Amino acid sequence: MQRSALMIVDVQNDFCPGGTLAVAAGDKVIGPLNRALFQFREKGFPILASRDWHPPTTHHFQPFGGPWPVHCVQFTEGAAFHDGLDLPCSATIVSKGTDAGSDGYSAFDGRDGSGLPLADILKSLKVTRLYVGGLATDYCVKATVLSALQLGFEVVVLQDGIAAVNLQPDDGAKALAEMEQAGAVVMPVAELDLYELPPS
Ligand code: VGL
Ligand code: ZN
Repeated sequence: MQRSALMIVDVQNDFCPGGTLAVAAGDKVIGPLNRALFQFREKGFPILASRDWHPPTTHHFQPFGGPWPVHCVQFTEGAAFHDGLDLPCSATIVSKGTDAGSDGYSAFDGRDGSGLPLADILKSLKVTRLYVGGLATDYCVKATVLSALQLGFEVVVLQDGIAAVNLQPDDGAKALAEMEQAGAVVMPVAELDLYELPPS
């Protein structure tokens, strides 16, 4: 028996149209993700959301020698979850990239409000299968999926619930292929069939 959880990666204002590191049509993931959120909520399955949560000064940012424009600075509007995302208040929030010396692409680099790492949170919930969607396909979604697979989780990537930065036009497609190669299953939200018993 698999125990499923939904992991929504970095659906934050700065990655959506109008944000400082906007993913083209980043907000198109919101409809499908809300449908997935509804299903998980209805079943009583755990819902987790990661957020990129950088200090104002970090090697992750261009002004300090890093690759990215300033984005998702802690407590700013750009770091807030997109308004349209129906995150229940019971969702576990995992913050990552909080350390000025690391990029924190994977949600498994993140911790909840009490400092518990994501892997430990999932272990305590007895989760064995992660459904992953969010932003961006070619960075944080990919890193999260690959770490989950490495840690032994089954992973389902929500095809219509992800969007890519695409610094190169095919980065998103390549990332998806890499995730599948590593063992992830890719399916659209409409095909989710959550048949398991809810976790005790
Ligand atoms: C991300 C670039 C920089 C992401 C985060 O969430 O995919 N990408 N920081
Ligand atoms: Zn970042």
